[in-house]
Amino acid sequence: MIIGKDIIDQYNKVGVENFNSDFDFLQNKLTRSGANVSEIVNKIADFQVAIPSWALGAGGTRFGRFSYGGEPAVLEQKLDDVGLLHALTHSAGAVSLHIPWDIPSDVSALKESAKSHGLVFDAMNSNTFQDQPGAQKSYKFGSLNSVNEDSRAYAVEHNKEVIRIGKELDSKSLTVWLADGASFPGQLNFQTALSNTEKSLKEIYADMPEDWKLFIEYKPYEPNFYSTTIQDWGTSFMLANACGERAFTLVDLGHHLPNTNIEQIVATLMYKGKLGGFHFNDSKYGDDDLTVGSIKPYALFLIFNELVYGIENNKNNPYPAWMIDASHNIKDPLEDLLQSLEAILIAYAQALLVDQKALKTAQLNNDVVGAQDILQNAYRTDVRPLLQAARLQTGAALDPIAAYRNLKVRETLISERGWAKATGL
Ligand code: PSV
Ligand code: MN
Repeated sequence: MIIGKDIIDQYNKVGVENFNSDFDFLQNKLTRSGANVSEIVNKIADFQVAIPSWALGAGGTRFGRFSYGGEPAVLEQKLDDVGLLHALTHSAGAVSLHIPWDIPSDVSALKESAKSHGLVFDAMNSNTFQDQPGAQKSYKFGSLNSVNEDSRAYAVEHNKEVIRIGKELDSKSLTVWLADGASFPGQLNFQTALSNTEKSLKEIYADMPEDWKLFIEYKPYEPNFYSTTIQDWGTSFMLANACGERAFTLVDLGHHLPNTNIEQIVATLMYKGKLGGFHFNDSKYGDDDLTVGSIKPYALFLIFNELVYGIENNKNNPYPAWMIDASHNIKDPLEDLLQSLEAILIAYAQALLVDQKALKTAQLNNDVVGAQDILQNAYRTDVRPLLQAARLQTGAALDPIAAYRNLKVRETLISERGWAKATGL
């Protein structure tokens, strides 16, 4: 299924009158307070978030999985799904592939298809947390950290293979997330595990083309429940520094212990020019992979406030790579991703409204009440008309979920593809 611009334009006619009055109201209000509304709308329109190939089907838990009809069965269909999201929002202009699930059989056809959807290939992801059928070495007791030299070499070689595939697709980065760790005290020598990981990452880093970046993800626990070798941002930061200037830390919102101050981590990494990538999701307890903004929208706003500050002030930090890393167990995956995209852009737009000059003055005067008010004024603004303005400007749908339902996208996908199960997590 392809959603053409003419269909969206047609659909937008229904809501444009309401939009105009909502937008005028907000524009007047924001202009009065000194905001540059058209600049903000342009920034929202430019913001692109990568969609991971493994999040387009129904997710599951270890207790089961409830299939959602019309899931993409092959890589080409995954790209088509991201294409649908991008047509509806104009903010999902990239796809992130996971090898070995997404090995292309016809590279040039795949690139052609990406181009036709207006997509680029974002970070490539390696997988050394599972043994694949026919695997010659096992990752059961670790991969890049393994005490077994053969397993380590096998995992390094896999990452090199991912780089090779990524090069063909014009991707420019590799994300490494390791499940490596220990389930029980005494199982691993922490220092040996860390030093093996460092050596392996350096080998992978050395294999990357000059214009590639390496993103090192961290996570405190799961699937190992006693220790994870790259457990936190500090460990990732240390390893990134050891690898070199094109290695960076990747922050996944779900990869923190409860109540961790993630916005402060963002600020610290950007100050040092080492925040490379970002995985959005939300959580109540652990790595719950819930829809972005569904549980802690204020925390998301505070994180975006630091991101916006860092993008503006830390020119030593490269522009971060954005991706949604969520799982959809009971919702239609595409609707869930549309909700996540909306939540990301809302938090971004609110952060763009923060009066940075006034905030600085309040901080210098130790005006705690004033500083809080400045942040909360921005957070409490209903910025949705700004998102709609950006979408109208780029030819996307005024209300993507309503359009998705109206155009009967899921029903069409089910009739086209049936009930095959998507590959992925
Ligand atoms: C596992 O927690 C995880 O969600 C990581 O965040 C990776 O980014 C993703 O899986 C895919 O490997
Ligand atoms: Mn992640």
